[in-house]
Amino acid sequence: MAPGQQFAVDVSVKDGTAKSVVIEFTFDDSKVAYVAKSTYGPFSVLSSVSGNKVSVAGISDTAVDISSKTKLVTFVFSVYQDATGTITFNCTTANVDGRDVACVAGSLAIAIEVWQAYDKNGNGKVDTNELISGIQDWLSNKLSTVDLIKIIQKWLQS
Ligand SMILES: [Ca+2]
Repeated sequence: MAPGQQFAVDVSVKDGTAKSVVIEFTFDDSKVAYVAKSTYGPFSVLSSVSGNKVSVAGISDTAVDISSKTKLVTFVFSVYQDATGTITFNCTTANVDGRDVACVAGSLAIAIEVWQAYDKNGNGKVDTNELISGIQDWLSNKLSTVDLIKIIQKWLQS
């Protein structure tokens, strides 16, 4: 996963049958931005993204068989250019028919190497001008020495 890239997060449930599903999760809004969503049957799905919180409710007049994994919504996020580290999605609520259930795949970790934030042309390498912008950030205390060395190591491999 590189800065600027988009990726999808599926919200799915798996239980017996259900007429209602409520799912909430949070994400690190300093690293990723919400872009778009798509909803799927068999539930009528209502959802919102507010700040760093995503809320999803699915209802059905008749009990829906969710004994196999059933997808409700796909959210698309994009990674900020300067994001590094791990992006984690934390499930805070999973409820089926009024019962709290375990969050399936409650967190999603996306590792971002520090050099990726400097790969401005997205060629998977640290070019010399990209290294120089890293050095400039290091000189102005916007980049740690450990991270600068990681970028230099990648530049040496490029
Ligand atoms: Ca590059």
